Order: sequence, then C-alpha cells, then structure tokens
Amino acid sequence: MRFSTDLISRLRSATHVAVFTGAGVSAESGIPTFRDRQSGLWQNFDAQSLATPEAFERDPAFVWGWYEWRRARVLASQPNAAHRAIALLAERVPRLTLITQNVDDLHERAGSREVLHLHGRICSPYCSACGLEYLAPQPALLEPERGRRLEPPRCGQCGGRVRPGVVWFGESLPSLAWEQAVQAARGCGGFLCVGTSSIVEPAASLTRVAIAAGSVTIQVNIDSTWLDDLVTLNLRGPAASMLPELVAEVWPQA
Ligand code: BV8
Ligand code: ZN
Repeated sequence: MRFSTDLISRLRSATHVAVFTGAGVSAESGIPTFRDRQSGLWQNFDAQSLATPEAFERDPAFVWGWYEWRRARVLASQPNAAHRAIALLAERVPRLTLITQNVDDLHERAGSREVLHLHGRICSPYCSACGLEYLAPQPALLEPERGRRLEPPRCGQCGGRVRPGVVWFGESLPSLAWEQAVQAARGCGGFLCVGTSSIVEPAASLTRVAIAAGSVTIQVNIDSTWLDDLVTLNLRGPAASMLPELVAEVWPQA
C-alpha cells in the first residue's frame, strides 16, 4: 500500500482520528452485511423490512426470532483483524473516536473501549414498556433452517414485551452518541470510513461532515460507493487486510 508522504504526514499530525464502521467490518467475521440476502426462514424478506417497529408490532415472534438468530451468529463470531487494527490504532494516536452502525459487540471484544453505537446493540435487549435492560440468556437459534418464530420474553419488572436493543428504521438515534459522533467528524484530522454502503441516514452524513471540515478522509470498501470521488483516498479491498496495512504504514509502532 503506498501513501504519499504528504498524506502520511497529515494523518500522523492528526491529534484526533475518527473511525466510522458499517457491516462490512464484521463481514470477515462471518456476520452477514445488511445488504446480503437473508437466509433461512427470512430469505423472502430484506433486512430493512424486518428492522422496523411496524414489523415487530405486526409479528413480534417472527422478528424476535430473526434477532435471536442474528444474536446467536454474533455470539458465535470472533473479531477479525480489522476490529483489532482499530483497537490498536487507539493506542497509537492521541485521541480516537470509534463510531459504528453495527449492532454487534465485535469492536468491544477486539479491545476497543467507548464505542459509539449509533444503531444500538443486539446484545442489549430491553423492555419496550419500562426500558429495563433484559439480561438475555444464550440464544437458542443457531441455524436459519432451524430458525423459527420465538415469542419475545416478558419484562420481570412490569411484564412488558422485551424488544431488540437496536434502533429501527423510523426510530431516532441515541442523541448523546449522535452528538458525539458529529463532534468527532467535525473536529478530527483523520476520518476512516470502513465497510459501509453509506446509504443509511443520518449516519451516512458523517463522512460529508468530515470532508467539509477539511479532515483527511479515507474510505475502505470492497465495492464502490457514492463517496468514491469525494474522499481523500479510496482503499479498495477487504477491511481485514486493508486496515492492518494502513495502520502499520501510517501509524507504525513507536
Ligand atoms: C432516523 C439496526 C429520523 C437494526 C439499522 C434522512 C435523514 C434522516 C433519516 C432518513 C433520511 N433518509 C431516509 C431516512 C430514514 C432511514 C434511512 O436512512 N433509510 C435509508 C434506507 C435511506 N433512517 C432512519 O430511519 C434512521 N432514523 O433518522 O430517524 C427521525 C427523526 C425524528 C423522529 C423520529 C425519527 C434510523 C436508521 C437506523 C436503522 N437501523 N440497524 C438492525 O441492525 O437490525 S441500519 C443498518 O444499516 C445497520 O445498522 C447497518 O450497519 C446500517 C448501514 O448499512 P451498512 O453498515 O452500510 O451495511 P451494508 O450492508 O449496507 O453495506 C456493507 C458495506 O460493506 C458495502 O458497501 C460492502 O461493499 C462493504 N463490505 C462488505 N464486505 C466488506 C466490505 N467492506 C470492506 N471489507 C469487507 N470485507
Ligand atoms: Zn418493563
């Protein structure tokens, strides 16, 4: 991977680096991306139509079954070299803000602390009535063929229906996480946009904020996106190999 000396010096002089990740960063851990076709019981649905309050209202057991199947996939997966490279980068720059659209906990399991989850966390379901967090047991579903409808559990405190701990389409993002993400995009000297199709708003606007603020913006993706001509540099390839190389080249071990 070859970077111009100018780009390297601009990135190395950045006192604050922001990393913004999407489903592509967990793809090499075996977690399907959002635009991958659904499998098993859910193969005739696209994730977008399932990730809504209306879908859960209409058929809570079907949607809860999908989330439990996904949660099982997350718990059975391991962080990959991209997650680890981001955790390592946090030790090599004065300040790093990690912003993710992902609902899995692979960044945390790779050692990243203070992860801003803009779209919630699949491992933190909560009561839809009183908000109490629900300590979910190990999920039952492992294979989509065995995927089935599962009645969502009931809250031990108020009997309300437990829901997945994610932000559905049409729901607002957690305000503190969102404000922190915008601040980071505005104030960072380097902004890495990794493994996202940059379709879902308002998260996708963060890269535009960083570009407008004049930071060095690097996109890592196996595919092209509408950001291709707007970022400082496009790294076309899988995050699990591109990110470790990028970190090693630009921010080598002191
Ligand atoms: C809201 C949790 C408003 C659930 C998710 C403008 C402004 C505001 C809202 C909107 C707007 N326009 C439209 C909207 C509505 C909507 C929206 O954005 N719709 C889209 C479809 C146009 N937005 C919302 O509803 C948001 N809410 O703004 O509320 C509001 C205001 C006031 C009052 C009430 C409401 C909420 C959006 C959150 C939805 N929840 N997830 C769940 O997971 O089940 S979003 C979901 O998509 C995931 O979080 C996912 O991360 C995210 C984005 O997708 P990506 O991460 O990019 O994944 P994708 O598969 O698309 O792409 C993967 C990429 O990786 C690809 O580019 C691929 O090439 C690449 N890749 C693959 N493998 C690799 C790789 N790259 C590198 N290496 C690899 N190995
Ligand atoms: Zn409750």
